[in-house]
Amino acid sequence: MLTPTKSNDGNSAARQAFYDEIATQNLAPLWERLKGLVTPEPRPKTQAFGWKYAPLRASLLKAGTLLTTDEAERRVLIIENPGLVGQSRITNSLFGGLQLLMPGEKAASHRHVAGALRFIMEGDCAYTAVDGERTMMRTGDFVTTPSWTWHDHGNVGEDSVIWLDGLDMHMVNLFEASFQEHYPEPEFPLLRADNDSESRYGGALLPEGDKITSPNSPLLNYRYDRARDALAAMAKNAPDPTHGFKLRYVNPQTGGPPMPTISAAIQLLPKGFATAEYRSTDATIFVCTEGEGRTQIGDFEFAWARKDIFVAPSWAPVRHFAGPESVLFSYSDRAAQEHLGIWREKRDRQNS
Ligand code: 1HN
Repeated sequence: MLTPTKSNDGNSAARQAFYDEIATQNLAPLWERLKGLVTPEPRPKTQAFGWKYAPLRASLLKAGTLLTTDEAERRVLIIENPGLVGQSRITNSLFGGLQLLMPGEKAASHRHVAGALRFIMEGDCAYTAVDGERTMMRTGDFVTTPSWTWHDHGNVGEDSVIWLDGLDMHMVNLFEASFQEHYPEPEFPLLRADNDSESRYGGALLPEGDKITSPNSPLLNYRYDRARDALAAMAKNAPDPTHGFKLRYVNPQTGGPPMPTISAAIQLLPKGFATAEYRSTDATIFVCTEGEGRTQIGDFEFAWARKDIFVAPSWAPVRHFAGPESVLFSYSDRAAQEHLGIWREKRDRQNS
């Protein structure tokens, strides 16, 4: 009878020969791979990292001297995670990039399965148009461009406008479900009044007879002013030890995330506040909108000020330390993970 032998019994050459043999049949031994496939805890390739805004901005403005938005389609510098070089990823599942639209420039209409968010870094004179509705974007606004919606952008002012683009195309590509197309004209026709969705959905009101026709939020623009006012009022109470004062952006129809794949939040850290250690399985991109401070992410520490961007990998312990009162915007793939039933978080035990 044939009995299996252990690899240290001198059988490893036979096993390797077997693996080589089955490879020709497009087969492989699970027992050699299992530990790497199903890990006891997340083993992110995403690294904790931070980007100071000034050098990022300088490089983006330099790109503005080298090519037009027409030539580029979108003049975007990819913000690339050092653990994922060459992959156009800020985290394993998400894209992050800084887009520059110079005065008078327009970015032509297209649509793709990938959903996008914009977070406005500077300049108040650009609009985006999504499926026929325009909204002027102001610094700190969080703007959604849901999957498969026609979108174009324009800068109608005298100043350059810069925003952060967050996209979910790596999730779409995981499923090999990507489509994209250009609109035959530079602009998709305007079908609604400017800021129409804000008038209907932006004020804790819903249109009578409203029906849910999409898994995406009907609200295009979540204004910074509104979020900031809410944080200021909230900050009269005691802070949460883990998050300070934190608000999640929601789809007003469902209370769920604004897009099925991407979640976003904004939080205020009072002067001198230190958050308790927190982990979650959604690698998160943070942008400081006000104040300054530092964040410990495992062994990595990043000192941030206004407009700086930093990333916390999945399951890395995160602690924020505010100098003056500070505000952080953040986005992640938490929405996708929650829909799949796999999202986890862990608060410091004393604060759970
Ligand atoms: C895109 O369509 C935009 O519409 C921005 O502004 C960034 C990055 C990758 C792929 C498509 C935009 C993008 C993008």
